[in-house]
Amino acid sequence: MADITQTSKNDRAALMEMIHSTTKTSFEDLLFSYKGILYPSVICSLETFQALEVFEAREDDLLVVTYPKNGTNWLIQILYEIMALVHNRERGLDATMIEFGSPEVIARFKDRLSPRIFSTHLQFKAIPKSFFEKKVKMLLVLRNPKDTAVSFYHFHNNLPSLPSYDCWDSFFKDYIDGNVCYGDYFDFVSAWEKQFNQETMMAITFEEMKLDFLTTVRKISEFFRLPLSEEQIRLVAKNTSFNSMKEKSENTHGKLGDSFFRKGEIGDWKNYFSEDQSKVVDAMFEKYLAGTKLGEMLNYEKYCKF
Ligand code: PPS
Repeated sequence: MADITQTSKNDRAALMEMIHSTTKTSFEDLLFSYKGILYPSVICSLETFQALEVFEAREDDLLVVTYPKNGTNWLIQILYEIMALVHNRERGLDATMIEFGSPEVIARFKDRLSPRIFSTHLQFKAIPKSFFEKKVKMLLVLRNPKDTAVSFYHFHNNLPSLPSYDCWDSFFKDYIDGNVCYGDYFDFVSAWEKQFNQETMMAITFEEMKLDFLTTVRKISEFFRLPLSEEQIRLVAKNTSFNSMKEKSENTHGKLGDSFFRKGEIGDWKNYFSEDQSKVVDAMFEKYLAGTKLGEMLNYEKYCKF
């Protein structure tokens, strides 16, 4: 019988190796479009999306949903730490993004022990139906759209599996046009806003995690009904601090560690955005998110104004 532990770890390592060893460079070779949204072709495929359509969720699955660069890896590590404490589970087994890898990787999801941790950057309409049918708990992690853009820009230039940009301005244009992997940031958040279901979903922000980490970890453990003592909450926070995760990144992300853990700060956008670019994003926020629940959570005035 296959060793589940090794299989899951091998899937993760294989994914990192696939990303690292990419030799393609052009936009057309590195991205493909599926149902109107761009995806990274080195790690996503049409076959995988087809396999996801018949994927069967379990009621006790945990799903972390994020637009790219909004804190996925941070959240996953928090869940690994919580699972280690509550279920004595080895860290690092679950949680490859559901849309990454081959259909065989998806087929192996059924071998995983419950509760399974999953994550995804998929837009609302692309989430496999089974997650909703089984009323799976979903944790949505948001980050302000300006820091998201800067983080995404660096990721493009540091990750061999994404097209590089010769300057910030050209990336900014694609970001604003939604011409980036997983589509437009504002479409992503707006769709979750419209479909938000308080019973099964909770939203948190990257910024609140930065400002009051202990409270956020407590909220996450309560939401997923994975109870922790105060001492355990402090331990989770210590093990998932930016410095701790960056130090361990060679183990968790191989040679790509530095690309996943860059700065981890709020406000880096001020080093990149021109006043005009800032106004473009302000207008988009006003149009799509101002006055909405998720929009309010982003605390736009505080984090996105010069
Ligand atoms: S990805 O590639 O889309 O899955 O990226 P994702 O993990 O969602 O987001 C990457 C950004 O999150 C920062 N990060 C952290 N910040 C603070 N504390 C911790 N522990 C942490 N872990 C990851 C990471 O540095 C990326 O942000 P930038 O601004 O680029 O540094």
